[in-house]
Amino acid sequence: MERPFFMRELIFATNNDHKLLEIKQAVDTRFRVAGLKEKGIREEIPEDHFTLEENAFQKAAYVYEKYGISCFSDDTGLEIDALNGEPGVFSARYSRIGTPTYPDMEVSKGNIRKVLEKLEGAETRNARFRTVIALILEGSRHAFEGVVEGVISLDVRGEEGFGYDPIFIPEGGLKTFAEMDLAEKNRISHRARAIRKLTDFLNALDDSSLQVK
Ligand code: ITT
Repeated sequence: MERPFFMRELIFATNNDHKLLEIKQAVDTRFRVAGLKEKGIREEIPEDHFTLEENAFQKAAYVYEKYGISCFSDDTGLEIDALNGEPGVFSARYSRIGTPTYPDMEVSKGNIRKVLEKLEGAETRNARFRTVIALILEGSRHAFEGVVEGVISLDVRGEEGFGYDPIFIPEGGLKTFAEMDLAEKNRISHRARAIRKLTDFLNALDDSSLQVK
């Protein structure tokens, strides 16, 4: 049955424009995703927990409690086996943790340099991206996870995407995420897998319980 318009707008609690673009392309046409800036919410949202799920809920809860809008958020980490799962939940500021490694470099580039240096001589370069999407729907909490396995490349390749995309080769191929256009990344990515679970969940709700406003 056709759903009323109000349920189709989802607020995505993020300040990351790349994520927003990916998610807008990944959700089906029944949903309209609006980022925080589009809603006039401009502050940095804290994320200071030690798991992706806790951080994701922290971001979504911040928006829900302060603005009273049902929303979802995404926390993502790159987990590298040879580094015991690092950078993981610290992916955003990996090169700034401890003794800052590349303080003069743009943070994403510094993060990539740090990973490549730490992996020199490593026996395995296996890694995965993990995304947890936290949804707060009128106060009730739901989590959706998406994972993509892959390996860390030997060098930086490609111009697309963001973050660690130039050094992550998803399994089954040879290209890094940064050598793919958005549609190709979205066919297999961690984030796209999590968003599919989110939209399946929302689609399965009864019309009587539709609560995304
Ligand atoms: P918000 O919290 O505002 O959503 P953020 O950039 O802080 O944005 P995260 O904490 O989830 O987001 O992301 C951690 C970092 O992991 C991010 O800054 C990127 O460097 C990296 N990352 C996340 N998703 C990625 C992806 O799809 N491809 C490559 N790197 C990614």
